[in-house]
Amino acid sequence: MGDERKFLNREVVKRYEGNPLLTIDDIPVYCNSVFNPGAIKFSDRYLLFLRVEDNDRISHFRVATSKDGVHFEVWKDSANIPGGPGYDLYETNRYDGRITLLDGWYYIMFCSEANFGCRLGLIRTKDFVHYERLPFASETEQRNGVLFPEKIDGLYARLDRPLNQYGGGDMWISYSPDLTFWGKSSLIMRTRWHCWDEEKLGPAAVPIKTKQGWLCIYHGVRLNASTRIYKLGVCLLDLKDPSKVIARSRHSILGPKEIYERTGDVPNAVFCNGAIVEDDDEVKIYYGAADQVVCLATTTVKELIWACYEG
Ligand code: BMA
Repeated sequence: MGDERKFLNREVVKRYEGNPLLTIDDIPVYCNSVFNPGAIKFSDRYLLFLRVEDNDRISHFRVATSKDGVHFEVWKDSANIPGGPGYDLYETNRYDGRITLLDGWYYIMFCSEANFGCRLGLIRTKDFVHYERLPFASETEQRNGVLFPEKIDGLYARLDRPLNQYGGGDMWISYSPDLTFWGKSSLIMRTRWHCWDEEKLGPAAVPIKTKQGWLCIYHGVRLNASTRIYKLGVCLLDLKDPSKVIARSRHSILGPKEIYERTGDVPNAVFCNGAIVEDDDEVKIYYGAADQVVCLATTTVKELIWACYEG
């Protein structure tokens, strides 16, 4: 305490003044909520891979596209994700898809949940109309799988957040030669006592490659007397060995403040599955607010790297 305390002297991200970008009124079916989209540039469009929660509390995926990144058109049909033997037993509820462009395919890692736990599901597509199934990437009690956009030392790599037996969660990394067999797993970032990421943390958007390292937007959770508070922070991982954390923001960069982040099915939740980098600098962070609506906040790669060291 005292002299060594650091304070952020400015806001790291700016909320889009037209937030929320999408609500249930934009969804062509009657539903409960729309939130936590994966995000990527797809040909000349911004594409969101939306989590739409139906009124029976099961989520499905739906695509929305936009020319300008703020006005989105939600596609009429839901994303048709193949199931079948070997999948259906484990997958009643699909949510939180994160999109990674790799070797010409859009890979989507997502939460695949059934009544005995959550696994990492994996699909790929070239057009967001036809999807191909790949084997599950984990056993149960795994969430927030995020595939790196390139191989590291010849192996596919992913970040994730296993749930530990004490109810907390930290960030881990695993590798695979073929996207089927995963291993070489290690813990890379732990929760911090009495901090905004005290209870759980895990990857949010797909890591952004910069000269300084892999820039990762991550989520952190704090439990207090009446609620959980979900916020976002940033860290930098070593380019050659992303199991090494080079820097990490002390402060969160985006947390619940506006009424649409404070009010909804899960109040006080800001949760991100996708960010889009423009011209190597501007970053559009798409996020779910209060597990209810889809929002946008913008910043730059430079600001996020600054926050890793300054905050
Ligand atoms: C996390 C995930 C997110 C959700 C958040 C807040 O564990 O399930 O999908 O937005 O909780 O409810």
